[in-house]
Amino acid sequence: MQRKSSISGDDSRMYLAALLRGDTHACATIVRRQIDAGVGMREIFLELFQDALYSTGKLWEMNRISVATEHLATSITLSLFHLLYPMLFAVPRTGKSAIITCTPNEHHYVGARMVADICELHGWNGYFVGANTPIEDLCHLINEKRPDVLAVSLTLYSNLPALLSLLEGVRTITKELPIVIGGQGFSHGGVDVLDEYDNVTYHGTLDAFETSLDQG
Ligand code: B12
Repeated sequence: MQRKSSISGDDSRMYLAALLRGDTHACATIVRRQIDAGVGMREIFLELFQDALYSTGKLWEMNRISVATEHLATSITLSLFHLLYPMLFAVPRTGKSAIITCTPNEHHYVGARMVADICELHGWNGYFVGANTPIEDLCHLINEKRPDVLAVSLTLYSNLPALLSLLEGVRTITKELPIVIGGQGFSHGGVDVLDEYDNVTYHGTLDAFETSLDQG
């Protein structure tokens, strides 16, 4: 099906307002309306879920909403992911797989979860291990699953030392596994540090990552 590429400003505003007042039902109604109109998963992820969470973050930073409201917004967002799953199960499998993890100490995992679902949308198995997976256990999983890619999410630049420890840990078991890094952690620069590592690529956007999936 040909998918529309964008969501109306009215829907985006209504969605954010519903999210901030904790109205899961209203949020779900808006998401379902997009699905029925043929809007794709990527657009719903980026133009509804991501935009609303970025706005939530700004409001929290300005002290205009409480931590509880921000937590509620996150939990509602995560609960809405399942509405999109029928799109994933319709995709033919490629036989490829990726493990998706957050950097140690990194509690932000919504973006990584999107990356995992985008893998599924491209017919890959996306093994999402979320936040707080110890490096040793991650290495065991890599040995077990033999993925084609390891995708790592970094939101806080202050977690860079933990990211480097992860890279070093993974490189003790495999030199070849392509590792893709993404997330807001490098949005203000600093990505050059990854040049030290072979076969490690930074993708600033989900689009760039998707292109690499189709090429891989
Ligand atoms: C929800 C939230 C939390 C929740 C997270 C819950 C969860 N289950 O994830 C909780 C409450 C835990 C939290 C805690 C903190 N948070 Co917070 N949080 C947020 C918030 C509001 C939303 C995060 C989110 O889900 N965004 C939406 C997703 C979809 O966006 P994304 O992560 O960028 O992912 C996209 C891309 O980056 C990319 N991507 C992501 N990962 C990867 C990986 C690969 C491989 C690829 C290819 C792409 C990719 O794809 C995604 C889709 O486009 C943000 C605001 C914001 N700007 O994001 C603040 C924010 C990130 N948090 C912030 C802060 C400061 C904190 C705390 C330090 C607060 C504190 N004092 O305790 C702690 C740190 C905890 C920790 N150690 O990690 C700041 C960070 C500022 C900075 N520049 O460093 C932000 C920006 C808020 C703000 N405006 O100030 N937070």
